[in-house]
Amino acid sequence: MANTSKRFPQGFLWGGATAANQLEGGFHEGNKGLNIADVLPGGKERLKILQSPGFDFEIHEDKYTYPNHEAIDFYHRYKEDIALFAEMGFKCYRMSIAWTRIFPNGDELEPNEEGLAFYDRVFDELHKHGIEPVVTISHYEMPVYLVKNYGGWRSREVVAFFEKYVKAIFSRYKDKVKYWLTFNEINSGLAMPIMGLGFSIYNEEDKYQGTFQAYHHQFIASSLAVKACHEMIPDAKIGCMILYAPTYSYDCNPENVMYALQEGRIFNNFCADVQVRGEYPTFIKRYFKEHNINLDIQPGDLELIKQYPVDFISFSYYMSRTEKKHKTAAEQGDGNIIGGIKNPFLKASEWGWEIDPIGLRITLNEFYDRYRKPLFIVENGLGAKDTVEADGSINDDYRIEYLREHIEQMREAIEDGVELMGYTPWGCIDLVSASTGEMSKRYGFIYVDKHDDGSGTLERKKKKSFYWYKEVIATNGEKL
Ligand code: BGP
Repeated sequence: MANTSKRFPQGFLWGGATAANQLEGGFHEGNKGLNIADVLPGGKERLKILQSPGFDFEIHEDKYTYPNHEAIDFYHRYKEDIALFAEMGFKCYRMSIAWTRIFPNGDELEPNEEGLAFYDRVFDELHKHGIEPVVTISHYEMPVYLVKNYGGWRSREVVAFFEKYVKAIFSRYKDKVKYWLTFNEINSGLAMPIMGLGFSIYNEEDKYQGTFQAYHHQFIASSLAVKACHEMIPDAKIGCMILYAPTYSYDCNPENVMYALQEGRIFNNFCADVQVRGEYPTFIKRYFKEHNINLDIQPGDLELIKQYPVDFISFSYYMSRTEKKHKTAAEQGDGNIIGGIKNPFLKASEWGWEIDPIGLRITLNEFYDRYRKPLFIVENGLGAKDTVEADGSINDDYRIEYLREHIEQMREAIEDGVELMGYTPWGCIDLVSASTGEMSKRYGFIYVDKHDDGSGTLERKKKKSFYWYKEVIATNGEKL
C-alpha cells in the first residue's frame, strides 16, 4: 500500500550548510595561517583562476579584493547566527573547520589552541540550541604553506599532515561532533584543480598524472580519517562528499549514450567508488592506460582503502549535465560549472546553472542503487540576487519555489526506497560565493548586508524563505 504521509522519516536532519572560508572572516585572527581561499581574488577572474592550471598563491592587495578576509564575520557573530538557525528549527548545521586555524602552516608539531578553542565555542553554542554539528574536515582550504612547500595533494607527505590534523580535531571534539565529512566535493578537483586538490604549479603535460596521483593521496587520507574516526569516536559516522550531476545523453543515439555514461562515471562515480566501495573501479584502468597515468601505489595502500570505506554518502546537488559526443561551440552550455551542453527542457539560474529538481530524484536513486549506503544531501539551493524592499522585507519566492520542488523530489525518492538521512541547503545564511567570490550570488534564508565591493553593515535580516523553511521543519516536510 502506498505511503500517503507527506512527512519525512522521524529524526530527519533538517538544517543548513556553510564553509569556514566563505563565512568566518577573521582570516588573520587567532593565529590562523593562510589557506587557498585567502589568496583567491573575488570578481570576474576568480572562476578562470579556479579552472586554470597554475596560480601564484600570493596576496596582491593592490590588484585584487579578497572577499573572504572579512566574509560575513561569523568569527565574531556566530552566537547571533546560531540563534537564527535555532529559530528556524535546525536539527543540524553543516560547517567546516579551517585546517589553518588548527595547524596554521599545516606541518607544525602542535595544534594551535586558539583555533581549537574557537570551534569549541561554536559547537557549545550549537548544542545549547539542540543543533547537531555536521563537520566537513576539509572544504577548499588547504594551507598555502603546504601548497607552496610540498605541492599540495600531489605530495605524499601531505597525507601525514592531514592525518595529524584529523586526529587533533577528533580528539578535541569527540564528545561534541558525531557526523564528519572528509573532503568537500572531492571530485571537483577534476574540474577545478586549485580548490579541489590544492595544486601550486601544475602544467598541462602532467595534468592527468598529477591529478590522479593527488587523488590517490586523498583516498589514503580519507581512509586514515575513517580509521581514526572509528577508533577514536566509535559512536560517530563519517562520510564522503561528492559533487553529483546526473549525466544525460542528449538523445538516444547509442554513441551519445555511451559518451554520457563514460563522462558521468568519471566525474560522479570515480571518487565515490573508491571511498565507498573501497576499491578503484574497473573502468578507470582503461582510462589510466589511455591517458598514460601510472600511479605510485605503495604496499598496503589498496588494503587500507579497502578496509576503511566511509559510512555514508553526502553530496551536493545543483544541476544535471547533458552530453553529446560531438558538440559545436554553439551547443556548449555557458554556465553549468561541470560542462555539458544546453538542455532544452531546463531553465537556468542567472549564473547558467540548470535547474532540474527531477535530477535530484535521479541522483538519489543512482547513488542508492549503486552503493546501498545512507545518503545525506549536504548542499542544494539557488544562487540569486535579492532585493531589499523599502519596508525591509526580502521576498525571495523564487528561492522558495526552487527548494520546494527539490524537497518534493526528495520525498519521491524516499518512496522509491532510498535511505535519506537529512537535508542541509547551501548557504543558509548569505555568504561569499565559491566560484565568483562575490556576495551578490545569494543562497540564504538570512540576508547579510554586505556587497560585492565590500561595503555593508553586516546586519542580518530574515527573508521570506526564512519563515517558509521554519514551517517546513516544524511540520517535518509535510507543509511545503
Ligand atoms: C559548492 C561548494 C560550496 C558552495 C556552492 C555554491 O561547489 O561546495 O562551497 O559555494 O558550491 O557555489 P557558488 O558559491 O559558486 O555559487
